[in-house]
Amino acid sequence: MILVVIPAYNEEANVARLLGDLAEILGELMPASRVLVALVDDGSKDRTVAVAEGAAERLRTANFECTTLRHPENRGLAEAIKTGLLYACDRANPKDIIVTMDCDNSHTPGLMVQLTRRIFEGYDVAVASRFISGSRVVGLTLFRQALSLGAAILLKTLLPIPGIRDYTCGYRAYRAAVIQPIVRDNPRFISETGFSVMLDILLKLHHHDRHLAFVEVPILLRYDWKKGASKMAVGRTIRQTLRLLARRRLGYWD
Ligand SMILES: Nc1nc2c(ncn2[C@@H]2O[C@H](COP(=O)(O)OP(=O)(O)O)[C@@H](O)[C@H]2O)c(=O)[nH]1
Ligand SMILES: [Mg+2]
Repeated sequence: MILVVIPAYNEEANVARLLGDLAEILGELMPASRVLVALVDDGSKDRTVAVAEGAAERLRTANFECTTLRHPENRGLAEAIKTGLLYACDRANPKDIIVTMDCDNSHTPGLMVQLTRRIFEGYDVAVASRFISGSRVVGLTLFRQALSLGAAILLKTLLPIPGIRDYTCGYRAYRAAVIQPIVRDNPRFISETGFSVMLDILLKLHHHDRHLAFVEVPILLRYDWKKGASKMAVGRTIRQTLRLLARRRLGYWD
């Protein structure tokens, strides 16, 4: 089974297309796989939940199911990821694969075939990467691309993880057997509050077990398919990222 965790905040314009594409494309490309989507609505003020539940109802088959988990008020991306990962880890068998992706249609469902294939091949974590040969970014401002590249260079230098160049992309697959015990037994596994959570997950997994095998697959990032503005607060994310980097580099892992 593939369990797909999707954090969503005010994504009414994107969520129906995403769920429709997931059901259709994975049904086409991986017809034998059971897919359970956990959409984590983080106190959206728009109709994200109603739209998602309507789509889930229409799309439900023996192999495709979408559940909406709800935070009554907005708690930020990290808490949404935590809720989703705990839910997925509770339901997964060790042989299953847990995927995280954005709700904005910039992460295309077809790439999940490559991400999950890498797990079947033996890797523990597969990351969709903007920084390897074959990757391409469409529609993202040069400023945002430069920021991610800057973060990648800094991290690769100060906190290298073999196999990883893109520390911040949220589109990833994890071997359930690997993250289940770490997520379940460590209440502080997710200790960040904002977008730096995605980076911290990779750092903590690597710190927890130096033998984990990380790999990247090239992404085609369709930022032009996203409707609405980014939810990322740039200034806050830069501050959080630099503070996190300093703490982890100095050996603080709480
Ligand atoms: N649960 C939750 N999800 C959020 C929040 N902010 C953003 N997201 C979701 O996290 C994902 C990443 O945000 P996005 O706007 O796509 O950021 P970008 O791709 O970096 O521009 C999307 O699926 C958002 O809906 C939040 O406060 N809570
Ligand atoms: Mg996005």
